[in-house]
Amino acid sequence: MSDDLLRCINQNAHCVSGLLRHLFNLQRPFLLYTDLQKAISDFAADYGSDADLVMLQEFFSRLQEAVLAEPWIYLAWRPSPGRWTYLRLHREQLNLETLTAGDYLAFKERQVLPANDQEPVLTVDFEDFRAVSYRLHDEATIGQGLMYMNRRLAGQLFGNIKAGRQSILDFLAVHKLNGQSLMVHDQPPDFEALRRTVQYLATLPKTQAWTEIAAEMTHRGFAPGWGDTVGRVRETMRLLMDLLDAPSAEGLQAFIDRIPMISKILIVSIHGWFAQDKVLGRPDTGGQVVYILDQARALEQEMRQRLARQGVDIVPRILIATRLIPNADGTTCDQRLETVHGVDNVQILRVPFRYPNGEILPQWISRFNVWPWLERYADDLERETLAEFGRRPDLIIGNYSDGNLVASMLSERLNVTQCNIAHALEKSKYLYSDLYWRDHDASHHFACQFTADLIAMNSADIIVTSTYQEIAGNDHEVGQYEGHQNYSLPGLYRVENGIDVFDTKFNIVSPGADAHYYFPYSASAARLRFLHDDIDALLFGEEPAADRRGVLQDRDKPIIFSMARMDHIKNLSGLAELFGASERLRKLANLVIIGGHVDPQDSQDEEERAQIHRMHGIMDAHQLDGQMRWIGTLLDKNVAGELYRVIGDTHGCFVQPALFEAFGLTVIEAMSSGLPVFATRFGGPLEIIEDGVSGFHIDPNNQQETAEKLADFLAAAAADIRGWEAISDGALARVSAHYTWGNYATQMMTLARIFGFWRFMLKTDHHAARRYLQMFQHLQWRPLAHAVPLGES
Ligand code: UDP
Ligand code: LCN
Repeated sequence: MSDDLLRCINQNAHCVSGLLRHLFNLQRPFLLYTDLQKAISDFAADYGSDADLVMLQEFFSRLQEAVLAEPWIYLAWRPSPGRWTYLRLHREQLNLETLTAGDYLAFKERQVLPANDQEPVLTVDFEDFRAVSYRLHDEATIGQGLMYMNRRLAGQLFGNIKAGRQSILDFLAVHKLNGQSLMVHDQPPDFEALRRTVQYLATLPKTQAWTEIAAEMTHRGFAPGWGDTVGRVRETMRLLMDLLDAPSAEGLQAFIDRIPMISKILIVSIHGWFAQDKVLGRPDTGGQVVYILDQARALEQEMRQRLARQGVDIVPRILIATRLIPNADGTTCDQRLETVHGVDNVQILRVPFRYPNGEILPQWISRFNVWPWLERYADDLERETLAEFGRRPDLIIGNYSDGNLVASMLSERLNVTQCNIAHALEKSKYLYSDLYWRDHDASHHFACQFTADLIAMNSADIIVTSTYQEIAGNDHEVGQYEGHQNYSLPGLYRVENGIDVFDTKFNIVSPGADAHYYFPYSASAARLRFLHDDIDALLFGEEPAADRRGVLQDRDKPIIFSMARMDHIKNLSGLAELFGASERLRKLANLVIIGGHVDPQDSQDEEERAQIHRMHGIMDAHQLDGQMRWIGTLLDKNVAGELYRVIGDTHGCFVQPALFEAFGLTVIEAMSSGLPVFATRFGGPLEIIEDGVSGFHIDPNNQQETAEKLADFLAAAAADIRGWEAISDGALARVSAHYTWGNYATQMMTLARIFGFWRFMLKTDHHAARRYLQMFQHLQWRPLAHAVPLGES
């Protein structure tokens, strides 16, 4: 492209100069994608539809950023997800040069650092420390690392068929779970022994239990793990024989998928509040808690079923490690162990934050302030985990920046496969949070958090994401992980190759919505009618109450509903504002918002309090009290589930108006209830919903357009309900095909096994990478963590 572009620039110097003048006239040092698109279209409108412009327009359509400082313009060009080219152009000379990422970043840094603070900074580069040397090449396959890695490594393993076969047999000979030998007793099986055993099994009834043949199988050298019945044992043995006879990646995956490899999982989710009741909607406590509880239930069930199907008598166990908070505010966050409802073998293990003298930190602190507590926490958690499990776990799953960092520390010490789940990467949520990190540092300590993210991303064996866009965005938007490829914290350090979105460690495994609570409004028999009086009072009750504002005057109108934590980014007040400003929408529907507290004094969180004041201001300004109901109550899941369905009964809809949403569990909860959903086009919902088929995308920055889109839909539904029903059906079909916990658990178990298998087979020695990360952690992360005041809430 740059050769073509250079030719185009030279041939159309007049046009290019005009465009540059236009950009410099904006007088901004940084222009982002939307600014650049607007600039080129404004310029094109002035310049006329000249053919010269076509190539420039095409080039601009993939331009992510421009940095301007006379006489230079530096450009970050992204022709497709994960691929970046850095260029610069001299305003007068018009000579286009290709740059390294480092040159580009250095120029950016110069624009924000004062002239007397332009010392060279540390550059960290992780390119030479990737665990698997193979990377994907096609952006369409990003997020399917497991499949491609397995193919590639299986190809290598069977490059020498004899050695490959032997490695698999050797693996079986040493494989243990929970200290128990499985599949074989010490000696690797040989093909002949397998063949004879399969013949022997053919003489027995398929349904005969493993326990009845265990003695004979032991005599033949086989241990439990092949199956619970004769039929299943035969199947598994045949899979191995096929693999030995005609090796293939698919055969290998199918066989490994049968080997019992996981029975103890440690899930790490540190910052509070983590509990089962009375916590959702509090600052910092939202989808991550819902996700992990549902995930743990699904994984326990999957592990139990798989172990039972393989005839292994091991009880699986999951510990969810979080923080113990003595001042628990009526929640269970002060209890050391709490059994997760609905499953026997999942517990929440709470470990406190301790001062250096051993004293326990009593109060909740925000996720932005946990850093100085984590190293001691990791030591305590390691001890408690080993005591609870009686041995090391088979898999550690970290969650969010703090959990992922502690998962990195523990998986390194215990030599266990590490899986990361980000939930939300803060760097992508806040514009310029890297470049102007100093501005936020006192309140958010982002430098420390981003450093932790970098360490955790690079030490993880597996990174699970909910969507593709979380990794690599789309043609026009940068993925959340992709944003960690090249960036600077000016004056602190510069990151090159911080992450590679083509790395096979990236795997998309989407969560679901618990079908027990979130099912279609039309499933009459299952509806929780006993809750209807309470829900009616919640929506329409006229009694004054401290936790609600507004009384809906016309209860026959459909309801536009939204529910979220009351953070700035969730933009609930933006929804109230667009509703308030649209006469048309106010005529068609009522608005119900659940979030935060109506009385600002009930909130301990500064950001939440600011949003509460804003919401009151909007309700006052637009006189919304007769058409909008704001409820500041935490709902029980049963009530929340039935509420979505009651909104469905009114032929209403759900709106998710966030300025950015990493995934958006409320979106799939509402869709699972059969509600048409209008959700932000920034983040996960863009991928969850197919616009106009299973819901709608909205631009939260364009309130008028959103209001019109909602009004058009509701007006059409009032005239003919079939349009509403089509979207409702589309939503249900979409979630059942893509977003279920059953699929999630199956995929996660396969991932953990295959990665665990290759980790063992390759005997990957991450020594150099570990040392590099340790150095980074000790020299960069630790001082940043210790600079965060202890006890700051
Ligand atoms: N939630 C709730 N009550 C509230 C706010 C949220 O029960 O007042 C639940 C909601 O049903 C969903 C989760 O919290 O399960 C929010 O998850 P989401 O992914 O939408 O957003 P997050 O809070 O994680 O940013
Ligand atoms: C955090 C978020 O911000 C949401 O977008 C996700 O849905 C949630 O975690 C669960 O992963």
